[in-house]
Amino acid sequence: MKLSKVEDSKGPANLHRTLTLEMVRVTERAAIAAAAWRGKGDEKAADEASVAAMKAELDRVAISGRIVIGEGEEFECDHLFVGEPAGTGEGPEVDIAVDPLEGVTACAKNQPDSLVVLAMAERGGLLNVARNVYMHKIAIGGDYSPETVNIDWSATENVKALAEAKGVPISEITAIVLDRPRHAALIEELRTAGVAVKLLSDGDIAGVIHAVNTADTGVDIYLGSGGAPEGVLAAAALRCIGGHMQGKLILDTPDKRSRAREMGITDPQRIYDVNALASGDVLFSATGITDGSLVEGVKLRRSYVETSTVVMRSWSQTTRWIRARHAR
Ligand code: VTB
Repeated sequence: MKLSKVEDSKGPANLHRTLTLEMVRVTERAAIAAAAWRGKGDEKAADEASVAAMKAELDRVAISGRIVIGEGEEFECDHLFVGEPAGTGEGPEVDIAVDPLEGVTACAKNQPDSLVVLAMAERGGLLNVARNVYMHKIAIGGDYSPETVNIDWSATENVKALAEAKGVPISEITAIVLDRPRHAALIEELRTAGVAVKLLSDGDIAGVIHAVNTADTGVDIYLGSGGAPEGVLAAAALRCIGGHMQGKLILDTPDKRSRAREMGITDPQRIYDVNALASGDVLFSATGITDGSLVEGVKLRRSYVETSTVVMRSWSQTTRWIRARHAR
């Protein structure tokens, strides 16, 4: 098979594939930096360590990058703020979304599922959302028709429709939901319908990924609200591995609405699908800080440090698990 033929059938691979390994280096370095703060009870220090390491490593990459989802606004943080340039400045123009410490509480308590996450896309490929904005989300596997569920339906209607499409009773459906007081009614509704609810203490990027990887995880659907940045990052992963997701921003204050307008959001009621959240050629990389359901955490050995990363590329639909040993 000629590579050129593959390229033709998928359109141009606009992000050069060598960037895949570069992004692995970025999330690895940030995870190692954050790992020094595991279990130290200091969320801020863990976050800052990850951010500084991530920025330093990003700036070594030959890209003309721009942070579109970062730690916050320019006046709020030193590094990785929205609009900050990243990379050497010589190379392709790309947009970058980061979650330098997804599950910061888990890291500070040395509990499972803290991660460093990054997505890269062609310029304009990622929905620009502020760090403090939340999103209603629903996600199911790529084997279903995208119309199987709808974010505007009730949870009961969605799980009924999904069970029918899967050909199983509702009692065999598992939903994954962030364990938060705001989800009490949703969880109760799901349990009343007979669904098995898997509660997540943090980390809904991994939660969405698990919901589309049903064969591996046993999870059929993601429901509920979480960070909007995490929604865009999850969509970037889904562009690479398949799966359906719908997201609706929760712009519940005048400030959030006006910032969203500035960031290009014209219809606050819009339902975003995966392609509207992350379009064009996309890369996604996540390295574990503490052991988790997606990847293992950083292992501090006597003479080396070991990291585990999952990295994906939309153009080739490749997923790689990279286990690396770093000299101390
Ligand atoms: C999620 C989750 C994050 O925030 O987006 C969640 O992925 C949003 O809800 O790990 P809360 O603000 O209620 O937590 C995190 O838990 C990070 O805080």
